[in-house]
Amino acid sequence: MAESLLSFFSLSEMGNTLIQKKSVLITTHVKPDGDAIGSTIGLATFLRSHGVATYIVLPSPCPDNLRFLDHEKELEVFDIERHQKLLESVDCFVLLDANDPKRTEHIAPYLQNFPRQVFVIDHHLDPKPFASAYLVDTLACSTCHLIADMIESIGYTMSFTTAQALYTGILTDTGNFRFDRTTPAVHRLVARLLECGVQPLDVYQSLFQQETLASMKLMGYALSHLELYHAGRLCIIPIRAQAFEQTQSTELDTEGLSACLLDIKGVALGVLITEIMTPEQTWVKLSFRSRGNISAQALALHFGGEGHFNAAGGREGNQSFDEVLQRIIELSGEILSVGEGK
Ligand SMILES: [Mn+2]
Repeated sequence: MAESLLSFFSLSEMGNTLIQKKSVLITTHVKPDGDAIGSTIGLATFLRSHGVATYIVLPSPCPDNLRFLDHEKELEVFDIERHQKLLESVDCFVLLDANDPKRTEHIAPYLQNFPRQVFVIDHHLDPKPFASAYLVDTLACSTCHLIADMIESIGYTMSFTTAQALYTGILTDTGNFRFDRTTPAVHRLVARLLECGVQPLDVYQSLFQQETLASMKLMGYALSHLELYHAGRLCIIPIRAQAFEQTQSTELDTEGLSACLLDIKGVALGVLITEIMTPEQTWVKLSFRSRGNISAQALALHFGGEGHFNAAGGREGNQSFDEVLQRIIELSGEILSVGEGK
């Protein structure tokens, strides 16, 4: 079905439709991020405060650092045994921050076969044809921004809980107000959310100041082993398997490390190389970042990788850590020679 055949709602059509329902079930994508959790809690608390019985089911657990948004302790991972009755009784099913049922994994068949109305509110490209109606704006910075606009379009104000959830999704999906879609309208909306009582410092501390001692020690290891090549334009952070033992950390603690690959002045391409050793196998996990017209993706392709032009990942199971390191240094020369990286 072509996109033009989908039924698109305006902000106020979606807002008026949802607020007139008796009951609404909300879900979002697997591995929910700040926008996914923020939008589900933002919409649920708004609708509930206006008399709509609202429920949330997630395809996978809420990350610990987003649980502060769940004031009513209502986030539950979907389980058909537990939620069958709910599925049979609610008036409609709403998917947020995703436009393809596949992104909800084990919830997908229930979304696709739901016998009453299904709605999508989202800001990603290329919505899949399965829902009754869509509220989509691919230029919106976040799903949370769309939900705030929807609430305001029908003349309602927001409670602190709703505003805090929506603020968090906007903050995380704009990369702390720095990505392309951080428009004047985003900042004007954020001003109104602060007027609802949102405290930026509280949100920041709850979201970001949640590191463990082990992850900070691993960060220390990473920074002290970082090296520059190609006249300071390539930055490599090598994490050898023994680093995990030394710092009592695990592979999960490498999550935030790629964020500092481009922090040194003049660096245009950065690679985090992590050696993963399990009893069964040893392999090398790769994370690539680049600036401007230098392609991180082009480098990732040499390692079975995928991703975006400036951020990609890959893995190598056949070569040793040192062989991969050498190969990256060699391949980077050419990639750096074709772009400015500004
Ligand atoms: Mn989003």
